[in-house]
Amino acid sequence: MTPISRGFRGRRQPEGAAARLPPGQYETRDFPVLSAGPTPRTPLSVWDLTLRSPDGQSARWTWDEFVALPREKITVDIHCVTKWSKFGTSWEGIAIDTLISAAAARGVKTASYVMARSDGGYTTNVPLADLTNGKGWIAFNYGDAPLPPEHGGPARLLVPHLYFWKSAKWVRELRFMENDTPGFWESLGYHNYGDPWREQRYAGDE
Ligand SMILES: Nc1nc2c(c(=O)[nH]1)N[C@H]1C(S)=C(S)[C@@H](COP(=O)(O)O)O[C@H]1N2
Ligand SMILES: [Mo]
Repeated sequence: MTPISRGFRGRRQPEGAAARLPPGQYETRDFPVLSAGPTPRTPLSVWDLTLRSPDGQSARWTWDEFVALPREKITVDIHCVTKWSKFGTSWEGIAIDTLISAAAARGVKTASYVMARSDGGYTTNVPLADLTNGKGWIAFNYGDAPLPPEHGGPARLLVPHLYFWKSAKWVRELRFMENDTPGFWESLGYHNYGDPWREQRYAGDE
């Protein structure tokens, strides 16, 4: 046996990248913009975020209140259903766990499903369990800079373990629902859940 050389490790690297890539995806180094409509530009002075119970009870944060909540740094791989994946994206945002705790203190009750609603009317549905226990955030910084409008600024949902269409840009509301209801892409033939590792791209996949 020869000792592992630098050269050997160098040749191993593509395999490492392949292991990080869900089936059918390729790695990209740029950050493509995918938006179903025009980029909304809501001034921070009127921006707010609402969490809403099935019974209509709600908690609302202005921009200043929102960014004063305890924040987290997140570095994750992201996977778009159009087959690009981007490794090691770095964000800063508020965990959905943090928002839910703060909303609970104001009488907001969660439910098994969540509809995210954005400026411009985009919606996407996600099970509550996929947003809690450190699995979902509302991100407002990308790298060390404010999230650019085309990528969902001032703030977007970040649910990196599901296809990136679940990460609603320009998010303004999370509505808790007892019954699952399809969002925008989910009602147009995309998979209801969207796990990239199970390649759940379209309704009927698995
Ligand atoms: N509000 C809104 N959010 C959205 C979309 C959109 O069209 N509108 N597109 C989704 C899709 S399909 C993808 S792949 C990602 C793209 O995010 P990006 O433009 O920052 O790469 O946003 C998701 N969130
Ligand atoms: Mo996408």
